[in-house]
Amino acid sequence: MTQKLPFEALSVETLPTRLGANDALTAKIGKDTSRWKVREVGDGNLNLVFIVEGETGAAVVKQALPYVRLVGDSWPLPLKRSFFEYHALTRQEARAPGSVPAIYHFDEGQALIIMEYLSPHIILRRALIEGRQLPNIARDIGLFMARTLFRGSDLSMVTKDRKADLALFADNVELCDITENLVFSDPYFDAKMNRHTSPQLDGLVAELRADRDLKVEAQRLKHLFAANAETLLHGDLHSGSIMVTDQETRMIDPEFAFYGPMAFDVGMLLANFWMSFFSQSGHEQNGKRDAMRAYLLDVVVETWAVFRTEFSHLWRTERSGMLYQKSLFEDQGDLLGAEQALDHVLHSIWTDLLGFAGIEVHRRILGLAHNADFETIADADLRATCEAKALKFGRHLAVNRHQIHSIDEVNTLATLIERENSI
Ligand code: SR1
Ligand code: MG
Repeated sequence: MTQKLPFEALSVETLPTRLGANDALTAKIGKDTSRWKVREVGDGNLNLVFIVEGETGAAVVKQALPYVRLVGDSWPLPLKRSFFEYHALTRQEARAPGSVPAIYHFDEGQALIIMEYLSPHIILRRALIEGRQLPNIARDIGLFMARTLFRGSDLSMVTKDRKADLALFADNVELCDITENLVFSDPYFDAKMNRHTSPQLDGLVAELRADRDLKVEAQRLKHLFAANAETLLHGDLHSGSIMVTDQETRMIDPEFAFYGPMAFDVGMLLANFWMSFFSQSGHEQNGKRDAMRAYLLDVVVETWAVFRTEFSHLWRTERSGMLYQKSLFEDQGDLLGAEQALDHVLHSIWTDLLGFAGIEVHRRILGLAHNADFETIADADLRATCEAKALKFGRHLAVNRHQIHSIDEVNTLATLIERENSI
């Protein structure tokens, strides 16, 4: 019987000794550990991430820590998130082949996943800050969302399997708790870990915290997030969870995966494109970013169009689950009934994604976990101007989501707010 070793965090120094006998890793990068080069590159909020290069290749070793890296050991966090990440990645690969890194090895006890080293990919958020226009992201991410969200739901799965999977991911309690608090509640009161660009945004922050309609809407969205176990979500699908080259797009980091509303992933993702849009004027040292702003709005339009088209295609060709079953519609010759139901489902996703997007914008400016789009704007006044515009936009989305009918309407709103001189 092999003895289970207690968890121990890896370091650049210990990794070769600790993993030198791991067959999956040595098959990829070579056995001669004296030739291994190890770098710790984790810049996320939670985990250790190592790139290990050997004679014959390279791999990524991602290890969870028993606490939140961003905050330190005063905030413990279960290692089990690595288990959920591993299981989410396997499901995403099955449902949207080629969209996530290949997994070589998973060690539950050490909370580590050895996976494909994506190179020359970079984090999408970084590319957007640099002003790079990636031609394929809208198509790739739109397809990923439609396929994973549709195929992980009762529209597609055998209900017994879905319920078993729902039970498995229901245990991802602590990561859900982070989202429930950090995204939906903390931005709207004086929560301990909040921060914002101060004093520039103090007045606006006070206004938002006193905004009854906004707070009610944020809680309705939290209710939806907590109670609508519709599909297996990525759970943290922002531009920092996506790696890109000009040709390729891969989604990473699904440790927040759990069963929730489809609109959550779509809303969080689009929010990050809109935040990038509002941050561009903070990155114009080397020239105007008008073309980049236009590109980002086009990406939003195309992502939503690709999502709708693929989701509709799957609805018509793969709807084999217990919801909206074909025996009620197509099998009776009622094709129109199936289309009417599809319209309703897409409309709910639309309305809810706007709300989730608005809240995501707020939490990235008012809560604990900010994003580099704004954070890398060194001039605090300029940063605050960008952030204030995004906050106003986010409020509009969250509060008026039932009255907004098209993506063009949202992009027009973003453009108008962006052009305002004073906020
Ligand atoms: C304490 S974790 C803060 C944030 O980082 C992750 O990437 C999630 O977005 C989470 O909300
Ligand atoms: Mg992450």
